[in-house]
Amino acid sequence: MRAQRFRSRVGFGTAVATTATRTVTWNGSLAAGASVTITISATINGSATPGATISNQGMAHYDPDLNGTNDASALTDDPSAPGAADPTTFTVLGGAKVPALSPLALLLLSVCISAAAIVALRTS
Ligand SMILES: [Ca+2]
Ligand SMILES: [Ca+2]
Repeated sequence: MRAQRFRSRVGFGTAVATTATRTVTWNGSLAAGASVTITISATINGSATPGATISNQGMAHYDPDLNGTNDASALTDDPSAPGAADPTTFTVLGGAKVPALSPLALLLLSVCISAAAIVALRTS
């Protein structure tokens, strides 16, 4: 994935994409009971192999004892998988095939176009 295309849509806190470690971090404060939705837009490299599995998982670090230091963490969960801390995964699909003519068909097409051009020039 190209993390360079990352942009924060959270609206508060600080979001950073680090391509070298393929991570995105967001740091901000939330009131008790509040929630935040973090949206990450990413593009799969064109060289990705069809059938390959891409996996993504987040981790939240938090301060359960409210002493100002994050000393606990929790993994995100894909709700469609049965476990409680599953990464979200998906499979890379194959690219669309672009129809193309064979070399012989291209040769025949160029001959036909040339013949049509000659006929057009002689009749004009
Ligand atoms: Ca703490
Ligand atoms: Ca799950």
